[in-house]
Amino acid sequence: MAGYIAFDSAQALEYVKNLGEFFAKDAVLNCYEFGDGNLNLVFRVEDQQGHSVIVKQALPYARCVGESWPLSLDRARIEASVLNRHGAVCPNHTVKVLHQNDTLALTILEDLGHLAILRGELNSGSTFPALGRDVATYLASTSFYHSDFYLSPAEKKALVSEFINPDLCAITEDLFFDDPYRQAERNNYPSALSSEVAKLQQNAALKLAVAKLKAKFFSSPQTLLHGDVHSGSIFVDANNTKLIDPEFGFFGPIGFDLGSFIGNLLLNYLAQNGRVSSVPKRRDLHTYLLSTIHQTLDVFQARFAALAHSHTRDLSLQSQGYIEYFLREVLKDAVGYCGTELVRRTIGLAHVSDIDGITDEQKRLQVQTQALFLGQQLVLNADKCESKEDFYQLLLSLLQ
Ligand code: SR1
Ligand code: MG
Repeated sequence: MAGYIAFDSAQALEYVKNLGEFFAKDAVLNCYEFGDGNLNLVFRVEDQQGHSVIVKQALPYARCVGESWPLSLDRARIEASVLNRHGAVCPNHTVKVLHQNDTLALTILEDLGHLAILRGELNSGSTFPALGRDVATYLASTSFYHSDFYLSPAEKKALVSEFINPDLCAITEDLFFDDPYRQAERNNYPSALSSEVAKLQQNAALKLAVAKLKAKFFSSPQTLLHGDVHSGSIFVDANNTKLIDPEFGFFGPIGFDLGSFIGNLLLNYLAQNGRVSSVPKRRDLHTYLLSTIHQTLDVFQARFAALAHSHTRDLSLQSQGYIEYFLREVLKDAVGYCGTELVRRTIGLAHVSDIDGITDEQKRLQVQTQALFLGQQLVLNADKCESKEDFYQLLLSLLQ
């Protein structure tokens, strides 16, 4: 930690000013901290003409818990490096890095304040017709260009070691695959859910399926993942979709990001049952969310397959049928990881405002029960999803 200090607003402002890169020399600057995420400090530095940049700084611990949960500062380097690599292959949907200081665990980013965080928008009933297409484009491009299809074995191995991210992976390993399936202090659910949680924790078939997903998360370095594709990591407006915050990035299974994203759409789908009382409005939102899931899988599979058919360098992976086999396995993984996202967001440490923001306690409980049921069924049936159509059939049968 030599050379590291955690900034306050005045220090962040001074740092940006001294760089002399982003504002006129005589600009009058203002800076404030507004981070509301689980881990970091986030400052906005702005001049009086409306120009601004974001300064993001990692703390040596998880902000939402405090110093009792130490975390490596190296996550700031990883986040900036993932953004640079993902931005190189998918600039339209990746927030831009403007400056990086690994000693201070600090990154300066373009300010996306003209856009809005997807989660809040979905919660208030807004829809974004290109969301599925854009996120799928990001996931297909970033995952293909960092996979064995495209990188040479030597390049890939060097990159895997550059993105070893043990602290942040441990958070996912614990919060997705361990805590919800045993009695853990960090779990968080209402006592009215206790009997459902007890059944879940005694379900041997479910725990075996989760163990397989965890093992794949441990040891399938298929690509450089974002690592935390939830609705709070996506900025949107009618014409833009930008991914932020890949500090959980590492080389892992391609289905993990895809499943996390679809899981967040499904959490919102279920939450609308407790948020919107108008039946036609709720039906419209449900239709939109399901069509976004379809769009995501359609575009992801089509784009990944197109890239793989035209740009695969490895001879053996060019063998007839391999790309289609690979994408079937990715789909099964995605369905499984999607299920674990639903379960952990319902009874684990980190919830979503989609559900927690439902004011009526009975309605909230009903949605939590639905999320827990859907999540478990997806984990249990993921292996049966040989095609998108199998997945949609399964989903429709579970959402009745
Ligand atoms: C202690 S971190 C909790 C959650 O927030 C992050 O955004 C990840 O989703 C993580 O699981
Ligand atoms: Mg985050």
